[in-house]
Amino acid sequence: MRKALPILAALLLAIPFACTRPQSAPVGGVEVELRNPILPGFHPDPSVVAVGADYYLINSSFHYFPGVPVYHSRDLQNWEQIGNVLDRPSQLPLEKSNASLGIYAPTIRYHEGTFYMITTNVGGGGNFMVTATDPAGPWSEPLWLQQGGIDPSLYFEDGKCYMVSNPDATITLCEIDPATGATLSPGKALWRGTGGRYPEGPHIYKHDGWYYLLISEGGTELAHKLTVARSRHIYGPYEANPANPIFTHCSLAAQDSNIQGTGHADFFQAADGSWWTVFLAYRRYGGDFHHLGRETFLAPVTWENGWPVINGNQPVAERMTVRLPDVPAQPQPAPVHEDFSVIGPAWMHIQHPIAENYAVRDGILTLTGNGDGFDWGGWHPTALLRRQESAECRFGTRVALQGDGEAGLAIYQSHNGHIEFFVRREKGRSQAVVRVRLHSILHEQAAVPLPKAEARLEVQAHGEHYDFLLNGREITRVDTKLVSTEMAGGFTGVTVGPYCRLGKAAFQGFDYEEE
Ligand code: 6LW
Repeated sequence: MRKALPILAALLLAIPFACTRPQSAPVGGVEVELRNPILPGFHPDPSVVAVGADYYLINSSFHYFPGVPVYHSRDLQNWEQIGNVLDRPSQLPLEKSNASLGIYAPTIRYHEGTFYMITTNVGGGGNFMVTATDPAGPWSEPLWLQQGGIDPSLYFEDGKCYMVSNPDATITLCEIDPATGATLSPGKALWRGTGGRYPEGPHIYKHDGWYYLLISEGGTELAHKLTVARSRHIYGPYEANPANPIFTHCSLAAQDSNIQGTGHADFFQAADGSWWTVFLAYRRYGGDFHHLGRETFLAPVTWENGWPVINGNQPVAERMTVRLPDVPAQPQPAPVHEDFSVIGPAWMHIQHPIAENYAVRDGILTLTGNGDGFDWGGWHPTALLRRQESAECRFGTRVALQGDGEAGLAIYQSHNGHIEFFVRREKGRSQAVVRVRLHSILHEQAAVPLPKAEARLEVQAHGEHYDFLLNGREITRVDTKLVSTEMAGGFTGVTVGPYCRLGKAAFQGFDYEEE
């Protein structure tokens, strides 16, 4: 299990929210023990760009706002969130979006002083791109693009900008004007993959005079895999690598690994010339279930006989000895100090927040419910959510209702699968409740009377289950598989945090600590 430094926010304003990542291996030597995933928890569809000694990584974000988190690293092991690409509603129409819609796989690229992010808003306008001179933002308003399909990527060469995506399950290339998004050439079909379902996630790279087209096939579940084709000309014809798939854990060698679903990759070249890939995979807990979401992993790429080879054709593991670029030892990312008066970049909402339902004063976060919870139809719940990034962690808060209502902590996977631990006051009667939603089942698993409508609520996550502690005493336990992707669906991962569905509630602090 990944050892993580605590992320603490014992008291709003008084004791700030601290977020650090451990440095389990020395950086600066050539050989290190790499800690995978490099971005644990809900970090799917990674894309990365190297600019000199700096690496910038982004992920998909679906119906969350803000969307597309941006991480920065210099040593490839320690990543710090520096912002979100889509942090204004005008960039991110999310009406009635859910955990299977909204922002799909993005690509980040850099060309002549400008960063480009291209992605698909599924159900919200399709393919678009935005630009920035600083990857921390601000990013531009969207340029909407004509070519359809999902998972668009960009490739720049000789003053031209190419877009590649997968309309009609065919990897298709066109030239676009990067300043306006206008299509400059008809779409040219390049490849349909090797016959696996869902050919997607295309990226083009050039190496030794060849154009390489890297894609994913098999879908983002167990059969996920990477395949590659190459051509001397960008428009093709592309020949498939006879050794495809070049990477999958859907294999004899990796069938017992807790890491599955490996795919959706992006290659990059480090400052020292070495090649790497980021890709997504998930870790299983309690059988074939995963609840933390698809996570971002790193592995080395070598070139052998004109084809890329990932991790020496070996399965990846949570600890791998690799030769990282020989960079100066990088201090850990500075702790992120958050008080809720300045909402840090790690905090998210489901769809756009309704601003007047959030207030911070004198170290107290006050949330006002609008009736929306986490079920279907609750489009704008009053909630501040962050990724659960370790299967072993604890988080808690002290909540006090002001009158009748419902407020507490949410553990949210999708509208079909979520858990709330809350204080409820109804007709003068107060209770602490643990409630589970799984599709059509709505189950109150524990309801404990309270003398008044306030309590300390804490959740301890232990891999396969969550324990719920009311004022320091455990009252019940729920299996994490109930909020797994296999049960609850969607493309996301568990997020946790304070919420208020009904009435008004004051939250004093929020602790999140990984073990
Ligand atoms: C994404 C596609 C995929 O757009 O899942 O795993 C889709 N790969 O490339 C949603 O994340």
